[in-house]
Amino acid sequence: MAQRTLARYLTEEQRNKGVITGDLKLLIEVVSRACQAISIAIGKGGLGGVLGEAGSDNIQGEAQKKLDVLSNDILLDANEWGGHLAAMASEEMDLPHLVPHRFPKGEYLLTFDPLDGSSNIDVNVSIGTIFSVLKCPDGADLSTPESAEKAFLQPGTAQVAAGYAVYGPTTLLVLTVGDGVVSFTLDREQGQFLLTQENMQIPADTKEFAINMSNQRFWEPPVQRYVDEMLAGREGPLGKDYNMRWVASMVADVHRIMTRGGIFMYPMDSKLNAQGGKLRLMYEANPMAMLVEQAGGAATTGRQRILDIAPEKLHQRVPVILGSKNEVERVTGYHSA
Ligand code: AHM
Ligand code: MG
Repeated sequence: MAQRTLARYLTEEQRNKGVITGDLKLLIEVVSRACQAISIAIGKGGLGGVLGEAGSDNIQGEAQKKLDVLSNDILLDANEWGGHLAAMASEEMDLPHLVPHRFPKGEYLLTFDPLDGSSNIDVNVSIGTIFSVLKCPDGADLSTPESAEKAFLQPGTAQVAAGYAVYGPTTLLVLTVGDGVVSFTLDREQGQFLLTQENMQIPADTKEFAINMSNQRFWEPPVQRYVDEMLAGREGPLGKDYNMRWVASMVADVHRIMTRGGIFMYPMDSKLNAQGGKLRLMYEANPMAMLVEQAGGAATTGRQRILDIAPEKLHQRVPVILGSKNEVERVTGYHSA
């Protein structure tokens, strides 16, 4: 049987199921090609001169790596001329990037974390790209980057597509257009993504958790309680032994959960209070929450479903608890106990 390419999957979602429009199909194909280009740059590593610091800071005050800047440029260049987008926003840019006047404008908004897991770039550990697609509201003021920010401030439930590329031993593209979650593997010889997993499902129960334990003393009591209970193992109230994993690339940690279940937490803690959390809502938490829910899992801040948050700022941060449904519900319940 013929292999199903990403292009064929998208065509079927458009033509047979009517789930996506032609422009959304184009948008996702363009993003996938940008991810291929990023994958090639990452693969060259030290030979391509892409490792190390860029010598600049982003809006969050974080030092940018060369690959953060390069990946951002690849996504901007790939997407601005196709006519499918109204504007883009990124972790690496203070304000939205408008489509230049010389190109036609489309009806979609794209947000992305061009290179997630930046602390892992120089140590050759899995990193990724995360993206989210929204429709641009009618009458949105796109006359300046400042005025365009408002168009992006939509809850995660409004996303029409979300996905991530994970650059690991293989490069994968994991995607939802609101019709379940599918995974494609990059065939490097053919230069295209081929469908390798349909209908990804996160088991409701798990024995595996992912959290940065070095922040333990800063967590709120509900998270302290839950992690204490997991660590107590078979003799504790949860009655089973748990294992722990922490890659420190959200894409890699979430991909493991998409593959075999688990719970991921970057919860609120006392040193993150002022900034609202660690992870960014628009291009990290929301797309991952859509993918996780589409795969049968759950995603909350501990107090609220992530996809229901009404964003106030483009670079807003939120606490994130996501993965296997029963575990997410348990720790979310502890927040209101
Ligand atoms: P980045 O987008 O600048 O790479 O930061 C986000 C990353 C997530 O991928 C990961 O879950 C988290 O930061 C790791 O944080 P820590 O280094 O505190 O463990
Ligand atoms: Mg990130």
